[in-house]
Amino acid sequence: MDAVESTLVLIKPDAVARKICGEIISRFERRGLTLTAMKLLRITPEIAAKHYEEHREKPFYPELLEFITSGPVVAMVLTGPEAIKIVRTMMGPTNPVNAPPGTIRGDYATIMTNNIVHGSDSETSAKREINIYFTEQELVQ
Ligand code: RTP
Ligand code: MG
Repeated sequence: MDAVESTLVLIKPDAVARKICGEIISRFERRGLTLTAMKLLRITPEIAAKHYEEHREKPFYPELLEFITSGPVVAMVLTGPEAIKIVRTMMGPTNPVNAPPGTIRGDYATIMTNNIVHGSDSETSAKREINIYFTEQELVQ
């Protein structure tokens, strides 16, 4: 039996602006993942810095921060067997140019910064990121 995991997913500002949140959430639900927390929020520079601290020294960091704080995002926790890997596979590669059709980035995105979704990349990241966006009480069992 595969381990049940929870992962943090963000529907990024480009996707909220394009009004495709419903379509993206539908894909995850259709796959069989369970929503266990969800909210719409505007990411502050402080939250963005915490979320993307691993990229602080990267050349693309300023652009990444400007983009992720540019408009509201939908933050959610998805739970299910191997949820972390399943979400990453459904998202497709970071650069939409390399993302095959059928993946979220491959179906909706063309450029690296505006790549529609975020998904935690490991168990450690998932725990850390869920804690940034949700309190213990907001996680529904
Ligand atoms: P995310 O964290 O957003 O789920 O994306 P990811 O794991 O696929 O990619 P990651 O390496 O964590 O990078 C975070 C975000 O930074 C932007 N990026 N730009 N110009 C570049 O070389 C570059 N590399 C990364 C992307 O928007 C990526 O989602
Ligand atoms: Mg990442």
